[in-house]
Amino acid sequence: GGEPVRVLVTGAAGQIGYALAPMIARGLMLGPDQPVILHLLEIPPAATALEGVCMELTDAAFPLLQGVVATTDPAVACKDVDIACFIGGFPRKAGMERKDVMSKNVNIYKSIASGIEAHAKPTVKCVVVANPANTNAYILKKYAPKMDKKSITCLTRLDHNRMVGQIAERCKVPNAKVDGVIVWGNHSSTQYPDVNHGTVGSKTIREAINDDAYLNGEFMTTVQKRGAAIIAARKLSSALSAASSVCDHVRNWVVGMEGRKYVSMGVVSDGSYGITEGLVYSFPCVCKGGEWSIVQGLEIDPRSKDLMEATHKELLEEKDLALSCLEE
Ligand code: NAX
Repeated sequence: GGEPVRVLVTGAAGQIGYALAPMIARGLMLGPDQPVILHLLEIPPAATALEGVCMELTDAAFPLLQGVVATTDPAVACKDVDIACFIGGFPRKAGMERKDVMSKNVNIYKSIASGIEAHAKPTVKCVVVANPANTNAYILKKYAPKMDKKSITCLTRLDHNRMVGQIAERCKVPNAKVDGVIVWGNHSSTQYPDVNHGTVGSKTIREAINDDAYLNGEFMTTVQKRGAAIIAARKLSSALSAASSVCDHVRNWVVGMEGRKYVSMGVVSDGSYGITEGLVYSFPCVCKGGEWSIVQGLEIDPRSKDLMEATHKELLEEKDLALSCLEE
């Protein structure tokens, strides 16, 4: 019971939005007893599709759903929201250069930044999903300077969950037995899926799998290239797993860790592990009382250090490219 929580979903008529809205309305993001009001933002070309989504939300008659604000006006969408899931973005189309897609997307995040800063609750918690996720979150933070830096995150939980899924399958154990995996860095193919601190039941992952060649090779590329494998198979990018991971990210941040050792989150670096302060980088985090903190003092071997540095370097380059693409 209690006051409903307002949750913004941008790009709400897109594939991830369509999967995510009902998950939130079923309590998968904020718990089975927490009423919610959905704020759904789209651009005018998708306004009719969004109306259809609203009709379906009405028809599903979710007990926890206490209202829907569907709009193409960012100020209306951001008004008094407690949680903001930024999924809206421009997909890469055939023939588009990396820089063109980057430019479209970082400018979307530059323009939404003032809306969220001005209209959301001061305690709002944001997760950016739209790619380039880390860099969009960096731009959002840069153009919402009054917001608490700790309120802006990006999604790497899907990559984290992909690691869990691969290890559980390989060990033939339930997913819940796998813990302590880490995604370092960018949500891109340079991410470092690190198993060195993880466990399967009472064993370390390296003991349980007992095949370092696999863990340092095929396992890593499977996780890094999973998005492309899904596109190849489905002819569409991942949506249900992305939406489910957004719920995990927010729920573990806001509600609690559910016994997990740590979770991977793209957060604003404070310089931990030598990562440039201010950059949005995925770290192992623990959450308590609705606040995340970066897990400190993990031992980093030389191989890991190099992999963490490679994805750090890519993020620095991405940031510079993004800044060069910003429009007035
Ligand atoms: P879709 O193209 O299906 O949906 C995107 C929606 O955003 C569209 O309905 C579009 O009208 C809307 N939109 C565009 N500009 C907007 C704006 N300025 N304001 C509000 N809405 C706007 O993409 P979908 O498959 O849902 O993916 C969404 C984003 O998530 C993409 O950028 C994608 O690359 C990214 N992903 C990120 C993942 C992650 O783990 N961080 C994984 C999944 C996904 O690939």
